[in-house]
Amino acid sequence: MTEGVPPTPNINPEILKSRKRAKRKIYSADEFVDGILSGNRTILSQAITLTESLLPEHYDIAQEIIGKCLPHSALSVRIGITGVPGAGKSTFIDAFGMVVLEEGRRLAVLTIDPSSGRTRGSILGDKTRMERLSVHPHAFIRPSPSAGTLGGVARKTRETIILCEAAGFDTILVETVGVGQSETAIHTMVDFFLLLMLAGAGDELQGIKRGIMEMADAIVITKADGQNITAVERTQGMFRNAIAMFPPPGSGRRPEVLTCSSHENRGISEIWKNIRDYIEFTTKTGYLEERRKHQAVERMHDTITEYLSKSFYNNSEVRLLLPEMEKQLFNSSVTSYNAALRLIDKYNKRMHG
Ligand SMILES: Nc1nc2c(ncn2[C@@H]2O[C@H](COP(=O)(O)OP(=O)(O)O)[C@@H](O)[C@H]2O)c(=O)[nH]1
Ligand SMILES: [Mg+2]
Repeated sequence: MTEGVPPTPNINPEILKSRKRAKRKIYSADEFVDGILSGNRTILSQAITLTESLLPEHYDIAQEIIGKCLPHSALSVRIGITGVPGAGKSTFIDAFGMVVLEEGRRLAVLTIDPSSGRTRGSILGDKTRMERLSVHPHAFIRPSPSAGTLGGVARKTRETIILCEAAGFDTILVETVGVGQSETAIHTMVDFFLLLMLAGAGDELQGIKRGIMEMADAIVITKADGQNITAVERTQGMFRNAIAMFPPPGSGRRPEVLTCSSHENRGISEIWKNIRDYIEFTTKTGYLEERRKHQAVERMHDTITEYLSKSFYNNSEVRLLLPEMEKQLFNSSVTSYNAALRLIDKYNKRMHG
């Protein structure tokens, strides 16, 4: 619904739909950019949908919008949040978000979930767990596109970050489910990476690889309330010991191990303070800017890899030869290396020959 326009009563929904479609088409890239810069959420949402679109005709306009929004997008704080399902991420984001909003900031919450095995139920569940945020005028919640490879979803999330920042959101939370590779992807798009952990479970149990712990800028043990408090404190001690043995991180600041209860709203402002201190510290040392520059370089490489891999596997000669090479590998009549070289050779000849 467009802001400020009263809803039209009792009109055939099909007509409304086609009008909506027609309306989308008339925006030029510049109109999209103007709408985004003026903070129009409807236009922001539509622009995000464009960047998520798999239709080739949307690609160019989406890229033009992103390019024009980019200069308006550097001043926010980008925070990544990960943890296994049930760690308390959604509940935490609701409580944490309210603390951030109370300072007059504007908050966008994006999620990355390439598993996309999400049922409608769990999305609804998340909405009810972020019930305060979902109705707050200065908060914007956007779930990740449900289809696509992790690389694709990650790229779209980065682009969504840029659009949200241009629309005036100065605090970006990117949530990811900590069960796969998505934590590594999230790490390349945020300034601060927060790992939520449950008490009483070994880290293997929580599906958190050691590498993820080393990426964290802070670790938070959740659900520090009721009967759980002792277990939380024990886990906190365990993680502090573990972290003390890691090599000092590039930021020059060792990650803290904090605890919180989202239900009782305890420990939440301390976490926000920890993040702000980190941002202030790394801004002074120049590390933050350096981190963002490294991320930009990494993004370039990711884009090249994604592009080349797509171009390779879509190549008609490659597609013809690939099943044959796989068969030969099963018969052990070729080595993987040689099979790969033959395919690459075909590809190169097709592209340049
Ligand atoms: N006791 C307690 N339970 C919590 C707290 N935060 C979340 N939970 C519960 O843990 C469950 C999973 O929370 P949710 O936010 O959906 O976790 P997510 O899967 O990581 O997003 C829910 O039943 C929550 O009510 C907390 O601070 N204290
Ligand atoms: Mg959740």
